[in-house]
Amino acid sequence: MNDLTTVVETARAAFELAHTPAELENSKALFLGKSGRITEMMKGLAALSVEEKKSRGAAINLAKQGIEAALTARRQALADNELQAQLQAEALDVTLPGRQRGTGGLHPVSLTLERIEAIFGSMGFEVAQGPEIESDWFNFTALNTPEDHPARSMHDTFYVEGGSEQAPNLLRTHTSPMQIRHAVQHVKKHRAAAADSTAEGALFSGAMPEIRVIAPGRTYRVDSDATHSPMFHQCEGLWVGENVSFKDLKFVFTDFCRTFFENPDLVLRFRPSFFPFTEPSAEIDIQFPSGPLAGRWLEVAGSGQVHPNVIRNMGLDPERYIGFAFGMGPDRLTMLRYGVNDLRLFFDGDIRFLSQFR
Ligand code: 2NM
Repeated sequence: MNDLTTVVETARAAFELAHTPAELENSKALFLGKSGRITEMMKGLAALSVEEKKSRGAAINLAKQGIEAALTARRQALADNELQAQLQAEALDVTLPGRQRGTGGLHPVSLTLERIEAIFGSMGFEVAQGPEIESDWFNFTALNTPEDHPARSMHDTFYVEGGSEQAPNLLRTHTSPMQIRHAVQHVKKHRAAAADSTAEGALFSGAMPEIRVIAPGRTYRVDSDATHSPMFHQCEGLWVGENVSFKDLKFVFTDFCRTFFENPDLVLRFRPSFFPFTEPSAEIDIQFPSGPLAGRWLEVAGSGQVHPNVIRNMGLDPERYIGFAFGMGPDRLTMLRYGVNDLRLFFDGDIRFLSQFR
């Protein structure tokens, strides 16, 4: 083996030891650089005769070509390795199952509220929504609640800051205050349209379209156990006109219950009761003819003919206007519809429970 063959083999071995492009370029300089082995050999030609120069020069050139070929091969090998490593790092197993993205859904009580709104909507009821922080006037006084009524006590009602001692603010205990607000607006609007000339503040006894409205939403009472939550939902309904009677209440509410529970054979019972804002008043019970709850009377709502004092507080003359109202609990309706036995499940936020209603 002559010195040229040795230098080519040495270069090839050095290139093999380079594991990055930078290392390879450093190795290259040792053989092909300005003071590399091949360059040094070329310089050595100067001392030779013309004949020797020719053959030695050609041999050195061959060696140089051999080194360049080894360099090129090694460059390519390193580039291939790098590509392989990158492909491996970024490899995708296209046979893996996709990541599942869970489908969201409405809360069961929201589903009930949507149902209630749709059913009453089909009977011509508007939906009114309003403040959860109410004044004592709209929540109690306008609804004919006596000053000494127990519902006004701090044991039953959450009082909040704002308002005055005579007119404190509170978290509404029902949604009927919204119905008063809605009725007052309705009367104001149609009184203006009727160019009513009676004195400001006088009760309206002119003609106007009927008030037909439901008020769904959150309500609050100081109460907490398996069947009571300090925050619960209510939906109250109101229908006021010139000829609205108790038989309309019975028809509307019976139709609502049968549609809501998808059972045309559902039986209803109107049981005499008392509320400050209605007279006469009735508790409404339902009975399923079959199924797990069959034969039991289940209370679902309170109702009655709107008290003349409440009609007055809406700005209407009770000699002309009359109507009925009812109030029900969407939380309880949801429990009955789906067979849920603990109200607290609705407010715990446990996805295992909630996802069953998607
Ligand atoms: C109930 C029971 C009976 C009711 C009364 C009114 C209003 F605004 F007309 F005065 N709204 N809701 C009412 C009547 C509510 O809940 C058990």
